[in-house]
Formats: sequence, C-alpha cells, structure tokens
Amino acid sequence: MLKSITEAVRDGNTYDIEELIQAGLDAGEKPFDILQAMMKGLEQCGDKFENGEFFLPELIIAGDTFNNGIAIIKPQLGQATLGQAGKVILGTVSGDVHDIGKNLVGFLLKSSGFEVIDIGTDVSTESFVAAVKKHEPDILGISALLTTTMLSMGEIIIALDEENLRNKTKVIIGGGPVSARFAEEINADAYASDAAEGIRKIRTMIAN
Ligand code: B1M
Repeated sequence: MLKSITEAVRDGNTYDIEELIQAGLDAGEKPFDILQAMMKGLEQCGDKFENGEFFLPELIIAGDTFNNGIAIIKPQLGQATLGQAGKVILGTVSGDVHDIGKNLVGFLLKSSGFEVIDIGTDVSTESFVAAVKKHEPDILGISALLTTTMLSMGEIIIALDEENLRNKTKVIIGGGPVSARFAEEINADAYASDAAEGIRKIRTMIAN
C-alpha cells in the first residue's frame, strides 16, 4: 500500500492519490508513515528529473499530487492549541518557489501548538526583515531548495544582525542543499535536516 502511494506521488497520479491514501488509512497505516511514503515519491521524482527521465511538468504534477495527499491526512495528524508553544515565521528565499518542505514544517508546527506566520516563497531579504520587525517572532525559519538561492540565507542573517533583530528572534534554516556546516558558516542558530528535527530544535531554542 505504502509503495503504491510512493509511486502515485512520483508519477503524478493526482486523481488516484486521495483514494489510495484513504485505503491506506482504512487498512490501518499510520498517517506519519503515509507522509513518509509521499515524501519518498517526491525524492524519486527528483532523482528521475536529475537523470533526465523526468522533466519540469513531472516535477509540477508530483508536487500537486503530494499537496492533494496532504489534504487527506491533515485531519489525522491532529491539531494542538494554537499559538501556545511560540511564534514562528516561515519563508522560502528569493528566487526559490519550492514550498512543500516549508509547508510541511509549518503544518507540523501548527499541529504542535505554534503560531505560524507563513510569508510564502520567493521572499526578498527586505521582506524577511520587515516581517521579523512587524511580528517579533521567537523563531525565523528559512527554507531554500536550490544551490543558487541558498546564499540569500546568509544575507538575511546579516540584515537581521544590522537591525539588531536577533536578540529576540533565533534563526533556523533547512532545505535540500543546506547543511549544519553551512548554517555555522552563515551564523544561523540552527539547522534541521527534516521537519521533525526542525520542530525539536525550535522547541529547544524557545526553551533556552
Ligand atoms: Co525543483 N528542484 N526545481 N521543483 N524540485 C529540486 C529541489 C532538485 C533537487 C531536483 C533535482 O535536480 N534532483 C533541483 C535542485 C538542484 C539544486 O539546486 N541542487 C530542482 C530544480 C533544478 C528546479 C528548477 C530549477 C527546475 C527548472 O526550472 N529547470 C525549478 C526552480 C524553480 C524556482 O524555485 N525558481 C524547480 C521547480 C520545481 C517545481 C515548481 C516544479 C516543484 C516545486 C513545487 C512546490 O514546492 N510547490 C519542484 C519539485 C517538486 C522538486 C523536487 C522533486 C521535490 C522537492 C520537495 O518538495 N521535496 C526536488 C527534488 C528533491 O528534493 N529530491 C526538486 C519534498 C519536501 C518535503 O522536501 O523541500 O527538502 P524538502 O523539505 C524537507 C527538508 O529539506 C526539510 O524538511 C522538509 C521535510 O522533511 N526542510 C526544512 C525544508 N525546509 C526546511 C525549513 C526548516 C527546517 C527543515 O526550518 C525552517
């Protein structure tokens, strides 16, 4: 069952995904396992894109299929009391429209009781800084999926430092091309390799 869900996302089977997921839930599969299976599908789609088997339309439809699937399992993943755990701003850097990972982080944060302000994709450094000034969050979470756009993360951190905005707000970064080493280089407060680690690190940062 999980294998069919992975293949449905990989192959952009937008119409059958809902039925497959419902069948998985009915058969007792855990929502988190279904989520992992869907993420594996996107990974496989990316691999096929990389080796020239898939092209941009396949990436687009795989992303849409993933989003359709998420809509089905969302209610199963629970919802905690909004905003009690802390306030987090999330955004994807300038020039980058990838938002599935960021949305997943946001969704899990909301399910864990955080207030999440999602400022979207292709967000300029100035807009990141303006959002931090306006909302004074505990955490700013920045996502980048392209090696060409990840460098903006460093620019955002420098701009926040220049405006003395990092006393209250800590910065966590994530996304395919970034790493703990890169986070250290650009002076981010934390790096997370996946959404679950992101939530854990955000909790720790707020507690300390
Ligand atoms: Co694009 N894309 N894409 N793409 N895409 C990748 C990223 C790529 C790796 C594919 C490949 O070549 N194998 C490659 C990047 C290569 C590189 O730079 N190293 C790539 C490329 C090249 C491109 C284009 C340039 C293609 C083109 O036009 N020729 C183009 C760029 C557009 C732009 O942004 N300007 C492009 C476009 C797209 C679509 C729009 C079609 C679509 C995105 C749809 C959308 O997001 N709404 C898309 C997709 C779907 C992908 C792949 C297949 C899947 C990405 C994804 O959603 N993964 C991707 C291949 C891959 O990643 N293997 C690929 C699932 C998601 C849950 O994972 O986002 O990594 P991820 O998030 C994870 C962690 O990284 C982490 O937690 C998440 C959950 O565990 N995380 C955080 C992420 N952000 C975090 C923030 C945190 C904490 C953790 O705290 C704040």
